[in-house]
Amino acid sequence: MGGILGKPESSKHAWIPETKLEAKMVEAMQRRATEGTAMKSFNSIILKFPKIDEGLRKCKDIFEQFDEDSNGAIDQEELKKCFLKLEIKFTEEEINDLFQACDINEDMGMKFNEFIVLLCLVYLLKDDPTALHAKSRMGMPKLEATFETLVDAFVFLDKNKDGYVSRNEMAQAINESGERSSGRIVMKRFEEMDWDKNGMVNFKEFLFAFTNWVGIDDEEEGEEKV
Ligand SMILES: [Ca+2]
Ligand SMILES: [Ca+2]
Ligand SMILES: [Ca+2]
Repeated sequence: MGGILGKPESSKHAWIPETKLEAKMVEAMQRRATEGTAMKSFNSIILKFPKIDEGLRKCKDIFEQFDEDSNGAIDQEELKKCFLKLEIKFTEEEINDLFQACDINEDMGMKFNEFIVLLCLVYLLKDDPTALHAKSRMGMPKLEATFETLVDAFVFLDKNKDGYVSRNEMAQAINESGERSSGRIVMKRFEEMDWDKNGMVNFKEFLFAFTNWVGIDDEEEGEEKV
């Protein structure tokens, strides 16, 4: 499908991943993109928000379970134990790379939203075609379904399948939906997603923005108490 036909002029050079981890992410995303996406429109992504929100909040139990000293963050040691427990077989280097990539406020701990992003990246990276465990990669089928939705949304937005979402691709997705009025809002969303302001959104940036939008990093300030 598509092929050279719709190649936009602005994509004159291939985007070069800045880290080894990012290169792996891009590779995994491109592999996943070959399977296509179930998303039909930008609106179909928006409609999934409540479900994604619900799914990610369930992650809180897992977070608390691995935050052994209950200080509200998962440190490197706790994360290693977490991987061991979940039977995620990553090398020490891979775990450290992930930790660094997701520790956006650089306090050497995974806060809840950082932890969600990290797990979702693990989910993507574990999509190893040579592996046989097709059904569940991490032994958490419900959470993985939520992660899959997020991957699927990204695949939908990444029209040229290069592992990044550009401003043009974002605009294209919105135009398809025919929602002209929401165009400005969505461009604002793009700016919010493009954390490092390099004009491209990688999957990690996309996830952080998402946890933000669904309000996952909000402190709960007793909202569950009536
Ligand atoms: Ca801790
Ligand atoms: Ca792209
Ligand atoms: Ca960026």
